[in-house]
Amino acid sequence: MKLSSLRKLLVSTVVATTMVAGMSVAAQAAEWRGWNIHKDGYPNTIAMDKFAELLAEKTGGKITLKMFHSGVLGNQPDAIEQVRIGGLAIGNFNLGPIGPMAAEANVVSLPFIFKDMGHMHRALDGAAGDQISAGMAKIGLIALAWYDSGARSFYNSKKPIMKPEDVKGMKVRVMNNDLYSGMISALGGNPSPMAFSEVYQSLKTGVVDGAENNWPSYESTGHFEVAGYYSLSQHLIIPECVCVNADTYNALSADDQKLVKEAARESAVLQRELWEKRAIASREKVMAGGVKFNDIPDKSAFMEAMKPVHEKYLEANPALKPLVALIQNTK
Ligand code: BDP
Repeated sequence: MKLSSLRKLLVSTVVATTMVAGMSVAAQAAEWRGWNIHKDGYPNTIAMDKFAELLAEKTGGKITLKMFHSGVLGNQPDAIEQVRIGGLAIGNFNLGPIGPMAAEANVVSLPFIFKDMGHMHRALDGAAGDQISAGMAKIGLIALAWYDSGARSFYNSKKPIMKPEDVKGMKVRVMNNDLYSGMISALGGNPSPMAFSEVYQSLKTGVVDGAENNWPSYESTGHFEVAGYYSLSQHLIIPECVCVNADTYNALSADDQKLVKEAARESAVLQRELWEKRAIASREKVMAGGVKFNDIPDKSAFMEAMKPVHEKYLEANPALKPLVALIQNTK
C-alpha cells in the first residue's frame, strides 16, 4: 500500500474511533504514544519522560504522551516507519537509520563530517539544520529538537584497533545504513547491519567481532562485557531528534505547535546536560570493568581510508554537495 493511502486509512480509523467514543472533551484530548530504544536511567529516557511531563503541563493536559522505553515497541527502522505513517506519534531517533529515507538527513552519517560535538551543534543550529529538518519533513517527520549522542568509536572482542588495517577481516555490526556498511568495507572489514537489541548476543557468540558506539551505549548495553577493546576512532558524531508525525503536528493550532516545540527543546537542554555527565560516568564504569582502551590521537589514516565513502555518496547525490560544504564550512 502506498504511504499516502496508508496514512489516510489510519487517519480515518482515528476519526471513526473518535466518533464511536462520542465524548467531546475526552475525544479531543490527544494521547500520543512515544518510542525510545534506551533503558531506564539513560539520558534520553529521562529527557523523553521530562518531555512528556512538560507537554502535559504546558498544554494543560490537552496533549499527553505515553512513553514506551527500552525498544519494547520494536526496532528503530520500524519505529521510524511507524512515526512516519502515524501509527506512533513520537520517537527519539538517531539520524543514522533515518538517513536512508531522507537524503538530507544522511549527510550527518558521512564519517568525520563533524570535527567535534561543538561543530555538530553549530551546524544543526544553523542553516544546515534547517535543510536537514526540511528533508525530514518531506518524509513525514518533524524534528522538534536535537539530542546528543556523542561520538561513535570501534570496539571488538579481538584486539586494539590502532590503524585502518586492524579492521581488515573483522565482522563489524553497523546500524542500518549503506554509508556505514561502505565505511566498514572501505577498511577491509565485513559489515553486518543488525538491530541494536541483537548486538550483545552476536558479540557474545562471535557472530560479529565488533561494533561501534558512544560510551553510554557501550556501557548501558553491556557490550563492554563481551567486546573489551575500545578504540577511540570517533569516526561518527550523529545527532538524534525528537521527531513527531507531520500530520499530527500540522493539525495542531499554532499555539499548540509552539508549546510542543518548547517542551521538546527544554527536554533537549536537560538531555545534553545529562549526556555530558553520563559519557564520563560510562567511560569510568567500563574502564573499572577492565576494558582495554586505546586512543587514536592521529585519525588521519582513518579519514583517508573513509574518503571513498564521501566521494561515492556525493557522486550518487550531487544535489547534496552544497549541504555538505555548508556543514564543512560551519565554523
Ligand atoms: C545508540 C543510539 C540508538 C541506536 C544505537 C545503535 O542512541 O538510537 O539505535 O546507538 O547503535 O547510540 O543502534
